Amino acid sequence: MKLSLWDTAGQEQYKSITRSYFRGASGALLVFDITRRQTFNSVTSWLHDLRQIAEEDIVIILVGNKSDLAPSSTITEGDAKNKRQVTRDEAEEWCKVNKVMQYVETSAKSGENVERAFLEVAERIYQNVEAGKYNLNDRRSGVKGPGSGGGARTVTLGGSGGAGAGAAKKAGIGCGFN
Ligand SMILES: Nc1nc2c(ncn2[C@@H]2O[C@H](COP(=O)(O)OP(=O)(O)OP(=O)(O)O)[C@@H](O)[C@H]2O)c(=O)[nH]1
Ligand SMILES: [Mg+2]
Repeated sequence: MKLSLWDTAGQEQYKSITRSYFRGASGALLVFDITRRQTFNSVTSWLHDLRQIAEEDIVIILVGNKSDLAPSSTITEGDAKNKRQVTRDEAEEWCKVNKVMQYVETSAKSGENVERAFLEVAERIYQNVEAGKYNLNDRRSGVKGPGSGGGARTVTLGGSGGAGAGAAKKAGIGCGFN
């Protein structure tokens, strides 16, 4: 299965350009920074845009990044090592309320869970293909049948090496840290 990934800008000034990438998207990793509450607050607005513009059955997962700066899953005031501003429970609750399938915490710095986040989305898109949810012959659809697709750089997921920390912090559709 070949994925085409777009890393979009999270800044407000690029929002109209960013939106143009949503059309035809079949999956999205909605990324916020767990050490900055403001980025979590923006996620709802990004989700709203996505649901308006992207494919109806778009697979969305919420990603809380910078887990390397947040050893505890709760907010611990006075503990300088734990910079967390959004609890895991809160993010999971947001997913429930907004019908987003899953929450994953990652660290682009250490690479923790980065590959898993991408695999979660890929696997769910695959399940949708199997269930016949996409029209593979529709030009406008982001999901194509065998033989089509561009010649982008190939990254193999699921191997022992993995995408690593730098390779894929964010792709599909993301909200920024700004
Ligand atoms: N400690 C830590 N720092 C991170 C992590 N991910 C990103 N950063 C840092 O956070 C800052 C912002 O990262 P960017 O990759 O520019 O964020 P972005 O969301 O792509 O920003 P836009 O493209 O402007 O939307 C940089 O200084 C990164 O080095 C992480 O997992 N852990
Ligand atoms: Mg960026």
